[in-house]
Amino acid sequence: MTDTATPAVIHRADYAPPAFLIDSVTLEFDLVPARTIVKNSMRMRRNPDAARAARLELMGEQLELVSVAVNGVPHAAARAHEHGLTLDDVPDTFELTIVSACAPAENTTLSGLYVSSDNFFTQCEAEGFRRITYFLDRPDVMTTYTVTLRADKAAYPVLLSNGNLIEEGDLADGRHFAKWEDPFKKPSYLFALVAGRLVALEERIKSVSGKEKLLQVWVEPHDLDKTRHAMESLIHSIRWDEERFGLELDLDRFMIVAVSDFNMGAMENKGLNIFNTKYVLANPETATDTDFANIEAVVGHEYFHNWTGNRVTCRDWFQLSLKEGLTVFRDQEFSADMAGGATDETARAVKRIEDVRVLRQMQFAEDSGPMAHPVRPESYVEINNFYTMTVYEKGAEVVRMYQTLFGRDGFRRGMDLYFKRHDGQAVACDDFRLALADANGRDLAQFERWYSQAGTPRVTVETAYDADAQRYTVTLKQGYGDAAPAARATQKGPLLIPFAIGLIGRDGADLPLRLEGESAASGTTRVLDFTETEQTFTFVDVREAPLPSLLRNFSAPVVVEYDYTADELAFLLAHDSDPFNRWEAGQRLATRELLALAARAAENAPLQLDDSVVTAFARVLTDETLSPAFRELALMLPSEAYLAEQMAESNPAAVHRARQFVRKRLAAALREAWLAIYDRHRTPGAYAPTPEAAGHRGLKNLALAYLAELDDPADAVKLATAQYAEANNMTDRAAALSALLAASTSKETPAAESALADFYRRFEKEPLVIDKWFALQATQRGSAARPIIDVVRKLMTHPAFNIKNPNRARSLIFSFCSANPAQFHAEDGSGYAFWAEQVIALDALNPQVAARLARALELWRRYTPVLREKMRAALEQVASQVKSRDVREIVEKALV
Ligand code: B3K
Ligand code: ZN
Repeated sequence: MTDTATPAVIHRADYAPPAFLIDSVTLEFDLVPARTIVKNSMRMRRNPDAARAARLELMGEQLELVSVAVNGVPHAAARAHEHGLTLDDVPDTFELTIVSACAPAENTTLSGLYVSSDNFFTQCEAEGFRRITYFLDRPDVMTTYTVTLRADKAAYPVLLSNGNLIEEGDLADGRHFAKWEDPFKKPSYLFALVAGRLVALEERIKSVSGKEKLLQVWVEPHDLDKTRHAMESLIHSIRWDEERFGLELDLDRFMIVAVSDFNMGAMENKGLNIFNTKYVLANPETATDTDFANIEAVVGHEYFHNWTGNRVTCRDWFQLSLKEGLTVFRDQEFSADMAGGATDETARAVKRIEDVRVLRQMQFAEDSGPMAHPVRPESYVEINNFYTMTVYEKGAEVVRMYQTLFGRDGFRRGMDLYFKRHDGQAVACDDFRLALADANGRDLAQFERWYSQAGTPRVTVETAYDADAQRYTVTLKQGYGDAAPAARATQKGPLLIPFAIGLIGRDGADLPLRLEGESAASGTTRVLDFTETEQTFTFVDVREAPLPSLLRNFSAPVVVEYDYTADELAFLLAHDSDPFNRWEAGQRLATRELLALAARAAENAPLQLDDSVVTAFARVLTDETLSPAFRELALMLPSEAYLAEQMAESNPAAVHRARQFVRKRLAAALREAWLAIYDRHRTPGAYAPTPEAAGHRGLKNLALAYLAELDDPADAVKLATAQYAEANNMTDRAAALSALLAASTSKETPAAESALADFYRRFEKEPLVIDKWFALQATQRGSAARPIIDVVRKLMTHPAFNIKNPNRARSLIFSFCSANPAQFHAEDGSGYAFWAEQVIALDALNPQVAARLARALELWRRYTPVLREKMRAALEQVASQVKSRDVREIVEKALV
């Protein structure tokens, strides 16, 4: 196998070191939208640690080769082909100069060099650099870059690349240049350039060792008033990494650039992070509390990559979670520290709950379908399909477990050793695990299974209390249940599961814990080392029959099965000292009730709700000792997607009926309470996106959403109309609009239509807000008389709709296909026909985005027979027309 041939499936086991190394690279760009010329000069030599190769194989895609020279002499033995450039007869050490051309203006894939709003941007991870020049485009080839950019000065006054600006000046014909040098070795996926008409918000700060740093947030001129929060977030991130991990910014200058056409959230290019505008731009009028929080998290995430990803990078793409799982864990901790410091457990729990909700809803689903893969995958067809919930979110849980096992200090010791050993290297997940193990003197061989086994582990719990002996035994069994075939193949043996547990007495207080064999009791939460298929833990001196609080703070990414009674769950919801498990008890209670109702709804049987559920929720709602943010989460029912996923046969219509039934019951039974909550949690005065103020708004707007469910939604319409008109922030305005749309489902109200029209007019010039306008409509509830597919199809023809812009495509198409299950899964198959059309349309423009959309049907086998057959037909239709490797991998795996 040569370096550039692209086999259908790439296997982790086939890794081999590169045959050549690049000691330095010099790039010169003549930036012209239609045809950009790139001159690439590399100092190359054979890799002493690799087998001697007969030829040099460079990767390249969609390039036009102009010339090749070895040591300054034109090289005849060079052959360009679809996947790259093959060079015969190369010496052991040489200077290779390649001139090639590409067409940024035509590049709709948004990978490589492309044009957006008349400016140039790059996106190289994972394999975009080969669309810019011929190269050893693999992460274990690290080198230093010197980059010269030349362009028309009027059209592209700003020219940016990685590292430090070392020279700039004017050229003939109104052109100018800038020369950048990045002192740090890096893999090609971290290369970036930006050229265009941009302005920057700037700050100068001193890093912990006293060095001056220039920070810049670059945007289009009309967006400069929306950059303050991103800058603050960057400064907080720099301080946090210094304090929590002793990691300092290593460059003199750190830049963030916002672009409106971007495939994902953001990209951690060395010293030149490129961001989707969605994760940079914010002011109170245009961004919600969630947007503000997401910006802080993503700015943090990309900044933290500077050490976890850039200074220490991945040997190959199978190791992606080495940087992504670790960096997600770091951004989660950063957000928790920003919200609650190290000690405010309730504020930290809110963040933890939000993260676990996402994991369960999305990663558990991924793990149960045809795309199931381990945190460190064994094979892939298209690497861009593996930037997944498993690699990112489950990967973050795996990293979190080290911290749960060793504590914050032990985790820090492991991180320190990891950097000491591997700074400047491209390494593997095993290297991280070994650093953690060695720094803490523990053998973590078994822990490797968290990286190699796919599927969601299930832990079944049985307990017994012996009153005479005052002993309480907890028996844990682990397995994977009915795992998907893709996951089953990877499962070899039991995992090391850190299982946190507490025991609660009749008065609601935690009991002191003493395990058999220990000399005295200590603490009220214990992390059990659960390493065998079945294991029994015995607590002694247990004065009374306790209620177990299991997997506190979600100490491992597993499903816990234990037969709590409804009363016990209500008790935990009221008393558990672990805030995560308080929330969890409410979710279990609601899930159980909702699933029973969904089963009845599927049979068209009448629905009724047990009063005890209403009582339990009422108690949380009015418990003033709980923070508003926590109450909001506790009163949010599990999502329709999550519930459908829990059914033996997913039935989105039945789930929707059941969930709506419960929402209406909670709305009606607690009407007075909701009205009181609405009033008490108004946030008058200037807007601030603090977690506290956001908590008040969140709970208030949840009250509004419940009130909108009433059969007579007059209260909600009145409150929402006023809130819409008076709002001084986007959180309140969008929530009001959403409530009006919901209310109009029960009773047609002109207020909804007029607010929708007003919203559009008001924010016509703010693309990110217009995205919200599309999304709110795509996710609204429909009725037999007004199916949302009709609304969506009509919006597809709206002048503001543009399928080439990923944010806009997501706001309308993805919102409908992934966030409105009851409407998308309409029995007539209209949603699936729409999905197929859009996947095919996107496939020709932007395969990465198309492949994401393609995944909306991957769990098709889990649905009711009627839906299943229609989904299969849609998948087969796409499979027969697809062009890209990206989409083909998804639909073919789904159909296997
Ligand atoms: N590393 C990038 C993701 C690149 C995705 C390529 N398809 C963003 C991040 O995780 O920080
Ligand atoms: Zn990342």
